[in-house]
Amino acid sequence: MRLFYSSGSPFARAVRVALRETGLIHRVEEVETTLRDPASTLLPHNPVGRVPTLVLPDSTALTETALILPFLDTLGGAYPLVPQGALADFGRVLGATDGMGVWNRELRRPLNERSPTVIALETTRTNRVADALEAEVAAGGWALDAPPDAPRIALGCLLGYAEMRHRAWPWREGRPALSAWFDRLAARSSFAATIPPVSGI
Ligand SMILES: N[C@@H](CCC(=O)N[C@@H](CS)C(=O)NCC(=O)O)C(=O)O
Repeated sequence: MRLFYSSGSPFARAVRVALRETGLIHRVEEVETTLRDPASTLLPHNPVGRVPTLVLPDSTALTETALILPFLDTLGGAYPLVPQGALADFGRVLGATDGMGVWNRELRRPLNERSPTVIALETTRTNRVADALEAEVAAGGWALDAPPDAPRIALGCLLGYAEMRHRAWPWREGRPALSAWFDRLAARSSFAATIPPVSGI
């Protein structure tokens, strides 16, 4: 199997972390690719052109993080990534990551092409989810006493993206529990091996 990824993508990072945590990494070749590029090595496999894309031995190309992580659970990894009880949390984190991605994309546009309305909407959405998570972590939720499941991995990748590629969002301010939670998770070797490069935003 081959996993197409870009080093900056929080979605692709979630799959890369999951592969390392479950021990499935040895069955997958990671292929770094370019995005929004007509010459991208990904396009012959997946016309959607987004990462993560997992190409199976029969050439089937699986795209969408919410589909790839449950698929990994069929491969006999060390533990289930997406047990039934994790679906709600997983969905909330993916929704927040989408919101942060839209916000980030706006900030990459020239000033006169940015939509203040979109930025305001996505800033509010992302903060709303982060505030809910801060309250849950402060109340003892999101325990890290076992290897991380899909929601924990995705949340670590969301916050890791904010740290390195979306510094316009001071996400740690007023969120001491979530900050400490992230620092603990980020120390795992799976996260250390997949840190995204810093961007100017
Ligand atoms: N809903 C998708 C989102 C994936 C996504 O947005 N990936 C971005 C990188 S973070 C991408 O490939 N963008 C390239 C493009 O938009 O053409 C998922 O959960 O996997």
